Amino acid sequence: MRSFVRPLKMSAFSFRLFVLVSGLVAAGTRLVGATPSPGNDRVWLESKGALIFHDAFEREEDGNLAKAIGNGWNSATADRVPQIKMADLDGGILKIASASKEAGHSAHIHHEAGFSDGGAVVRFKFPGLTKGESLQLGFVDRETQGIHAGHLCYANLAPGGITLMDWKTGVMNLEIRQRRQPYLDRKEPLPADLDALLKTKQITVPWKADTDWHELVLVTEGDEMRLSLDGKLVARHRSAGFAHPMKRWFSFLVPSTVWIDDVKIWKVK
Ligand SMILES: [Ca+2]
Repeated sequence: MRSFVRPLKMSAFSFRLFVLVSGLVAAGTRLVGATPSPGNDRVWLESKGALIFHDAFEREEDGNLAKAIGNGWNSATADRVPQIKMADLDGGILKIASASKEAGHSAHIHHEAGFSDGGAVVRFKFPGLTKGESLQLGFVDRETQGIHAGHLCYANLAPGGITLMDWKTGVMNLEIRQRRQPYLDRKEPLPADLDALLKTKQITVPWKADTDWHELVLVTEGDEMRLSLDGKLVARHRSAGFAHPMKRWFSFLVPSTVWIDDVKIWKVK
């Protein structure tokens, strides 16, 4: 009982401290109420957003071509190599095996999205079929000028790290791309100002890839992109391109092999 009774006998100073702390806690609660914690982006999507697409892949694909996955999916690269199956629906899972060399591009599989703020929830697994498996996913708008192939912004999950990238005002901005390309072609370092600018467009956090299934949540809210894995926020970055008003497509860019299931796309705004 002592510990319970004691606070009632607190000194004037303790009481002022108690009032101050209570006030801060109350203010914090109000802030959380207004803007849900970014650690709960799946909750944010489910509570504030409208589900605009869901696919559990419980069917068989129809051949190898661009629309073979069905349910509105399209591939920007399948028709380049019609003899090779890059997307296999097997046991209710989308198994992607890119013919990157033959197609001259990572497998690019996309679906209509259509939001300003919102995002995607995806289950994924690196099956361990090729060395250095990685997964890039993000948003594209081919109806906007001045961006190469409409590439807006992506997250990339590589064996040693996760990177969030604003490509709209970064490497896929046509003026920046035109200036950067000759240096890439000559394998020369970029000019210091360009290098410094591009460094502001992305962030990389360390991460160790494995071959387990994970739930990934990728969202944009205003000029911020956030990525959560298995309910934990692991990366966030702010950059002007993330605020692009129309994330028209949700895209996977896969250089080798990855398995995907339960894709949900949510629109908050
Ligand atoms: Ca499934």
